[in-house]
Amino acid sequence: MKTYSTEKQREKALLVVVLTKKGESKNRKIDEITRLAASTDLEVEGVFSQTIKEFNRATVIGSGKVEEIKEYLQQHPVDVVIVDYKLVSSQIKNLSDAFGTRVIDRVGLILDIFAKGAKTNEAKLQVRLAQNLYNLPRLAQIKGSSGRYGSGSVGMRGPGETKLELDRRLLEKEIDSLKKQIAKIKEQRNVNRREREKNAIKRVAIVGYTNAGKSSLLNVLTREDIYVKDKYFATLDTTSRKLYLDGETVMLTDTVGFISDLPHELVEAFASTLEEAKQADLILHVVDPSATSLTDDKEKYYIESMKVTNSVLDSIGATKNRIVAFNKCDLLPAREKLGANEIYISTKTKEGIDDLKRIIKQNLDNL
Ligand SMILES: Nc1nc2c(ncn2[C@@H]2O[C@H](COP(=O)(O)OP(=O)(O)OP(=O)(O)O)[C@@H](O)[C@H]2O)c(=O)[nH]1
Ligand SMILES: [Mg+2]
Repeated sequence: MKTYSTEKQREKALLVVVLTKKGESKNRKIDEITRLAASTDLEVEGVFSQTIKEFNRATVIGSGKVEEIKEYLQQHPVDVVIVDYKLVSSQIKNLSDAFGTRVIDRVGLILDIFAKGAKTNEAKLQVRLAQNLYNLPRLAQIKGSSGRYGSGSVGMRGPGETKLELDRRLLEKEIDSLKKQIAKIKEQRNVNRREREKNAIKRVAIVGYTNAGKSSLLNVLTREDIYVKDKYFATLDTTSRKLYLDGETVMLTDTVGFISDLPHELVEAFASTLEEAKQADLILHVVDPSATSLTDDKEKYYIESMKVTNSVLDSIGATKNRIVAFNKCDLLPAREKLGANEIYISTKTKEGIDDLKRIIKQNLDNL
């Protein structure tokens, strides 16, 4: 008798890492795109990488590499090829024609994770806006291929999925309408904020690279039960909770995580969420210093992740005082000397949590 598995088969992906910047870590890039793929439940069939010396406008990677991948795919068919680079529509088309497989880029993959994770109305609107902003310049390519590769799979699903057939004008109209709806929610947020200001409640925003442990920290500090998971972009909604510090009540907010080359469509769409960090009296930057390469455990990633977080904060104008909490210290074999307003913590063993509270209070008192 034939048996049927009720479990949905995971889609298979081939990853193509493109190295363009000097000093860029190949391990780090491979690890990150692998974790991104895992965060949207893809099974990684293989990884190719190429250091680009001469930029190929048609396919980004060189024609030799395209051939190599094509041959590989004949033996190892996949559902999607993910290129860890921002591609224009003609490049997506050329590559998918060459491979005979759907191709999506880094931004498409990140948008897919967001589309699957969006729960609240605001997050859904923001993801839909980001998808539409991303799809707008790619409309011709999407229309051309939508018959060939149906919806419902990676890069094609989510709130924006049914909109792929719309023409440019309709898409622009929807973008406009989404912006208005998001602005309305933002206005409500502003009302709440003014209310808090009237009551002189100070605000602390938890920010940092994705998977650093921001939600875990909010949970430990406020005894909450916010969703925590070992995947990228587990949190897409800002959650604010009261934190009691030595007689004073402050508002603590958990925010969406950052990543290298954060798609500008997402920054634009999540502007009102990121506004929370900008408006905060104090920024609590959570770092995971234990994050190392899966292949080379000596290679530390946190320096790059701190740079990314700081530059996103700078770019949105979040210039307030920053405390740096080096989380997951339970996993560290050795510690480095820290500066002022820096502390080792573990949300798991609770080490450093009381000291962190003291540092937060000191900073707020000094405002
Ligand atoms: N060992 C250890 N693991 C931790 C610690 N804090 C958090 N984690 C784990 O790190 C993973 C990510 O934690 P989250 O709190 O979801 O991280 P986040 O920064 O909110 O991540 P995103 O919302 O996805 O950006 C989870 O598997 C946590 O259990 C810690 O102090 N020690
Ligand atoms: Mg989180």
